[in-house]
Amino acid sequence: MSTTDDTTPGQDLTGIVGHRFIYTYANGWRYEMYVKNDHTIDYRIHSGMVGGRWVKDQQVDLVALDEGHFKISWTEPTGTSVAVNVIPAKRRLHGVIFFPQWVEQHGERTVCFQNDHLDEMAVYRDEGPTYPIYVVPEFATITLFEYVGADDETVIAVAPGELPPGWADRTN
Ligand code: FER
Repeated sequence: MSTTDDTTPGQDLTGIVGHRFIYTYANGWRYEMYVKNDHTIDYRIHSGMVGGRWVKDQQVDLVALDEGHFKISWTEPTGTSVAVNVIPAKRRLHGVIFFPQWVEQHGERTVCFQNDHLDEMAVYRDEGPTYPIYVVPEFATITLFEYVGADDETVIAVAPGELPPGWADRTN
């Protein structure tokens, strides 16, 4: 999507594509996201309801809402949907996570390297129960934000638990 018209603002995504950031939600959940390119993220969940989960090559919708203000939205193979607004210069993020009821009840089923369990996730997703959706809207503070370059498969390549102690505590 590169068209700009009366409705769509200019799409300069250079402030987020190729960047890795670590952030902690107000509820204490810590996440790490790598915006691999303008339609793909890799991520790790360092703590929280599904801490230990990690994912590569999640396809997303990424847009600039304004200069320096980005929105990333997607649906997981589990049926969980997420919409995240990111304002790097303010180190501010807001996420809304929409969990199917089965993930709220059995989050541990999703704690894995999801790419190796896609068929299993589809079975769980289709078994449900889906409703009522558990909605988690939270602000977060971005504690680390760095440019690492686009399309680098080494940025997120191991499980959160395999990183050296304190790895996700680094700030900049
Ligand atoms: C985020 C919130 C939720 C995020 C990922 C999720 C990478 C994924 C949730 C899930 O599938 O359990 O900020 O960023």
